Amino acid sequence: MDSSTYRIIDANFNRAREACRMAEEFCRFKLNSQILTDRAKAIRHRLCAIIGRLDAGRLLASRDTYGDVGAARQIEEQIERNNLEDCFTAACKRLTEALRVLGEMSATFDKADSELLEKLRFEAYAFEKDVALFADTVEKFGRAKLYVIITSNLPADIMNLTNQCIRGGADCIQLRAKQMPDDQLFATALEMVELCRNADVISIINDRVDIAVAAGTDGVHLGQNDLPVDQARKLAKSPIIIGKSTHSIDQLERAITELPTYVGLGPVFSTGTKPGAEAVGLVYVSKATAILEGSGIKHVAIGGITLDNVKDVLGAGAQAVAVCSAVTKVENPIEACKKLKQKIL
Ligand code: TZP
Ligand code: MG
Repeated sequence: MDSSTYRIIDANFNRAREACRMAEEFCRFKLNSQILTDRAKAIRHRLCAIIGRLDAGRLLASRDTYGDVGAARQIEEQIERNNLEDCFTAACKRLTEALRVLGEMSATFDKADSELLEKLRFEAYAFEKDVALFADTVEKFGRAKLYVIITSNLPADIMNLTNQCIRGGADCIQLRAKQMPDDQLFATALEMVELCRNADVISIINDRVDIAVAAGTDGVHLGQNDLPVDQARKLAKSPIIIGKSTHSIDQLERAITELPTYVGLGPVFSTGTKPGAEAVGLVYVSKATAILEGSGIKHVAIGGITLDNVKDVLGAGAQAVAVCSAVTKVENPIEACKKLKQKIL
């Protein structure tokens, strides 16, 4: 192998490793996601293992930083970065570019390592996508503190309630109309999306990814017996918020590996909106929110939450609450939302 090949490998190994580290820092310090941080780290470690098989002395000896005609130009040609997301994206582009160069270079002397580098490049593409989609939706959902679930099969009531809850300060509205025929559900979802969009409120549809995608809601909420999160994400045409219900630590731990945008924690208290579902209590909220800390995944506590007990729910660690009856089965939904919101903020 000639010294310019070593020189190219040395430069691109450094470039790829540094880019990987940048991506890792984003997952670790911005997203607080252990799973994504570990994925970045695994890519970096595998890269180091492959390049580590080469003669380290020759790689270093080939380096000529000050004699590099491209060194001075790099700063001028950098992509503009306005935030951490831009830095992450730029890092991923650098990583895959460098992996491509390393793959091509090693094809000239080690076919097996070249294939491993190509595999790593494809993993880096998938990693970038998973992180970017997660980051985008978590950022969007992060401002949802008061999440209102509207359960009705009457489109007129749904629109009226949606309107009132928005006026009362709901940050997110979920349409949960399990018995509604599909054509009506779709038409209702379309109307809800428009109301929410105009008010900058997040719109979510319960159970149905197909309706969510067709109507363009911001998200979909999946129960334990609905589609898996990754399958729902595959069906989406743009970044989509994905929520997943959990009712036990076991379900929560499994949900975390699926990387939803947020998880539901409940029913905290027994509730007529979900009859027969056993209350998990405030202890579950405390345990679950502690577990979620290293995941970057958002949460909402749900089930039987009212103006009287919301402080206890927040005290147990919840950062957002989802309510149905407390604001939709009362005389004045606007006031009910306002009062709850005051207690949450
Ligand atoms: N999932 C767990 S509890 C619940 C759902 C959909 C119902 C929440 O409604 P309410 O009326 O606020 O108890
Ligand atoms: Mg469901």
